[in-house]
Amino acid sequence: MKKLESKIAFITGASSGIGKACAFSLAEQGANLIISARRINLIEQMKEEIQSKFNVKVFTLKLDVKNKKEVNELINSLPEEWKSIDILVNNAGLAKGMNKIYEDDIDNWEDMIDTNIKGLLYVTRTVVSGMVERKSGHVINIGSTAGHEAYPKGHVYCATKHAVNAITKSLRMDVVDKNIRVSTVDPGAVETNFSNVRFFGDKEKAKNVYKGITPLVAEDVAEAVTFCATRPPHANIAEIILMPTQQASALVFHREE
Ligand code: NDP
Ligand code: 8X3
Repeated sequence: MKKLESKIAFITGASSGIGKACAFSLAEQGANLIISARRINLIEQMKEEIQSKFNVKVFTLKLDVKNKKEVNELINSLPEEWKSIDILVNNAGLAKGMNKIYEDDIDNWEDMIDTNIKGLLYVTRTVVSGMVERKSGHVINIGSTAGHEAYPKGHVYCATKHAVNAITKSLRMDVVDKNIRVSTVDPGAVETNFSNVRFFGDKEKAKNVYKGITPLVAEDVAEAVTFCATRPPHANIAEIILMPTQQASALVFHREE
């Protein structure tokens, strides 16, 4: 029997990168999936592939985590067989821009705060209340090394990931008596679509982030998430921080010429 057989895992931001890799990795362990993102066409394509490859059930949800009303209504109106979410992977997130704070575009800040903090909170509020009723569940947040250390021009993105770190710790205390596990998986540099989004499609700038290093890939992070999800019920992995071998902190990289 696979470790996550008959469990339901709900992943936000499952259309790309780490969220997508988590979908495949959790399905490989037998979990049935609710995969959500704004780009429904991408998750619809994944649905077919995951169902046929792993023989699990997949439910797709077009969901913008920034939309409080949508989060509440869509999650609360899931079909009966999908309501009892066992594992929530709060992955949806983004960085927008990398400029000095006094020169930056405030709209980018709103986007990051609304997605990475408020969006994660809306989803958590809705899903965890069901977990509390059932006295069972596991929340796995995708934080970042940016949640542990700030770096120049990273102000608001780093602040959002520091917030995720605080929310994770506080939530763990709030549900300690409810048989709910709370984990955070905090990666350093992972080559996904993240830097393309951060630099508004400027491929050159995005590529430079990983120049001279072998970055993590989304599957490295997904393995850590699946490790958390597959521990025996009495064990909670509170935090995993993972970085490329050539990264030692948010700022220290060994880049080869
Ligand atoms: P990608 O850009 O590849 O994926 C981001 C995902 O988030 C997409 O599926 C996107 O889906 C989704 N998303 C963004 N905004 C929203 C929204 N408002 N509502 C729902 N979904 C949304 O980047 P990554 O996979 O790298 O990023 C995933 C997470 O990992 C983020 O939280 C990021 O901060 C974190 N992280 C990334 C690191 C890296 O170096 N790449 C390192 C540390 C942490 P869609 O656009 O279809 O809605
Ligand atoms: C993403 C990693 O270093 O770009 O969270 O902040 S970093």
